[in-house]
Amino acid sequence: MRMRVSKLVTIERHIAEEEHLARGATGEFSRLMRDMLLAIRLISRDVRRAGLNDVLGITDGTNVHGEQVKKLDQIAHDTIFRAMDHGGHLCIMASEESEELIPIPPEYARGKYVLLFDPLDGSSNIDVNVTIGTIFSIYHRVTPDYVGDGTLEDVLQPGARQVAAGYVCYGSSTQLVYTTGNGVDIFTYDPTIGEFILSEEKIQIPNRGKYYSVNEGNSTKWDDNLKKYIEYLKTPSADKRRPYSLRYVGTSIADLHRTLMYGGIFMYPADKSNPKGKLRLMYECNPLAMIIEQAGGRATDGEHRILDVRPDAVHGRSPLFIGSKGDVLEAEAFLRGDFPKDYVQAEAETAAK
Ligand code: P6P
Repeated sequence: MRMRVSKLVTIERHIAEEEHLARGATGEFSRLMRDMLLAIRLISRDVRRAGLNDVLGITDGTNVHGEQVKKLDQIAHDTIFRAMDHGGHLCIMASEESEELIPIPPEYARGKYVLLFDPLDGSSNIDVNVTIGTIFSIYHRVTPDYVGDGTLEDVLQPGARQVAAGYVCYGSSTQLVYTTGNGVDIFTYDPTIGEFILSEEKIQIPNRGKYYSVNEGNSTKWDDNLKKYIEYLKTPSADKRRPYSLRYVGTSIADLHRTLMYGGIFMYPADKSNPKGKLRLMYECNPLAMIIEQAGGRATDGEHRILDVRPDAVHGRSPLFIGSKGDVLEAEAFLRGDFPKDYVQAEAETAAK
């Protein structure tokens, strides 16, 4: 269900109103989000120029002065670090672009929040002008009264403890999809005034959709029950609910965003080459899972709720089945061999021929 908005609300006002409603709020979270939004505006600007990078000399080769220039995802990482390292609201950061945890420089104060992010997800799609995105996940530090450096314990928290999660789609427009646990709101960026304007509020994902999203190029490596599930989705049904259509962008936030808006299921399953799938638990699966659950959907690793998974590594991976509750539950049933009656009957009729 999509509730288009006519009232003019900027994200800053939305955050201020949420702060006002949050008991005991100090304004620290609002300042954290203000700094994050600056980084997102700058990344959006750089991404929009991506087609001109070779012309502007900001590719991943060397620029016109022969200087080594960074790839756009490294630039996005640096932008977030420089916007977030000195505000005094974080005790530590973790990024897809940095193997090690990122401490707050010694000259700056530490705060009670932890930030994990994928600065530019889908960067393989940059060169072909396909939607890419930024994903972020925010926690309270485990030791709230401590003002020293954050630790691995502050970072490795289950997704259910997230304070906020969001992703940015740099697509036909730049859109921020964001939740602090009070539902999911979408803000569309107007670069002419530099504001994120509320465009859809309290999004609810349909219980079922008509789209499935998975890289079928991996199908020979899948579990047999997963193969059966995908074939089931492609088989016409009497109630016309099936066949589903396949949509696959290859950028997780783009495939997730379509799933959020239209319903259906996005999957990155485990396979023989990737026993834990490909997507990263801490800064892809967890934030996307918080958003989809806040929108009334479901997110599991095929068996366990993503937000309950206890992480053991910052860059650990997890299989992901995410989207409409009815679709994800049906996928899980297939994976455990609990096939629907119409599937069992169709198989029996085929065997009898
Ligand atoms: P594949 C992008 O590189 C990414 O990390 C995700 O954004 C995306 O969902 C996935 O990889 C695509 O992987 O193996 O289908 O190309």
